[in-house]
Amino acid sequence: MKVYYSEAHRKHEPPFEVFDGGLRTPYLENPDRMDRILNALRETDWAEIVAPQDFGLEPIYAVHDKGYIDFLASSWTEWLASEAEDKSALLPATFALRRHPQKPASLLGRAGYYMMDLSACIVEGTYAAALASANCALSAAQAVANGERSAFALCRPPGHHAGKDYAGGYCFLNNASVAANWLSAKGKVALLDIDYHCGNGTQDIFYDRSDVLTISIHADPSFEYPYYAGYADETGSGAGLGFHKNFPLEPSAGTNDTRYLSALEAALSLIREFTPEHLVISAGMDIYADDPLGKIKVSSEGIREIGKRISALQLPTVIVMEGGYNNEALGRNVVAYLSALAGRHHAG
Ligand code: SP5
Ligand code: ZN
Repeated sequence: MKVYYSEAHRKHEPPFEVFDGGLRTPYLENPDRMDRILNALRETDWAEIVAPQDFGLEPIYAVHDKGYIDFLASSWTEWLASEAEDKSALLPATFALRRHPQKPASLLGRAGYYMMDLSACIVEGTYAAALASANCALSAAQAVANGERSAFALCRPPGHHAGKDYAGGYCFLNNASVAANWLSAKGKVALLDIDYHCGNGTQDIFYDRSDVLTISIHADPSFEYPYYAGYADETGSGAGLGFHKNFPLEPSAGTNDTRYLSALEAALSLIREFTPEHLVISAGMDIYADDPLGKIKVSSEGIREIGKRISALQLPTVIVMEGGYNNEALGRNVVAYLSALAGRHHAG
């Protein structure tokens, strides 16, 4: 299985994020995550780690707003030229609650306009890392479009919380959505998000489209981040009505392998009925029982079973890395998840 990976993520290493109550805490979404996954993949006999191709900005503009991309591209330089006291990371303290149509001129004003929380810190290497991450997803999509049965985009930063014009939840560009949108030119696409958190950005991006079925299985947003999307009654709008589905699960130890797999089966039935040409998975490993952010209890064996059942759909599949913060278990869980999907070329 081809694994698309770029070293560019290393320069995206924010010195902190801000937790509930204002606590500055070491950045959980850190470069070590990738080293753990790479080490585990190198021990398999099926992973072929390769650099992504550069697809340029066009497939990114097809999903994201140009003003937002300009902000990501220039904000670090502007931050350094600003009068802020502590310039270790660009992070605003105000947010655009129910956006005013006027985008502010001020850098911090724009930062709050384009961010949804205090975890999408921008540092010098953020934009380059985000572009490389999206190129990993596009390269994996291209490999699958060219006949690979599956390909893995080892993306960092992750993407599923990023919307058309906002960053949040460690995400800047929505890698899985960029890949799904690129694939949608070739036929219907299903995008299944198994990260512990609702893929709010993905939901927003495809909400009014019927050619990309989006499904997210996640902790009930009434009790868990990102709080403002991911409810069961959100099913798409306009032409997209009926083409989005959320499976909110109780964020507690009661949500174990059995409960998770029954939600997965329901999601897989919807995908079968939709008969897509391609499948994209937003693969977050924070569903794992010992994840520091996740509160549900899926075991490593459960994660292996999820991969097996997705593989049984026999669809050309792009797997995109999202969250997962138990670094010690991350390599093992990613390999467990991918092992069934790492088969040979698909027919046709
Ligand atoms: C890609 C991804 O998984 N992003 C997740 C971002 C979640 N940020 C939520 C931070 C909530 C802080 N609460 C911390 C409690 C730790 N005990
Ligand atoms: Zn997550």
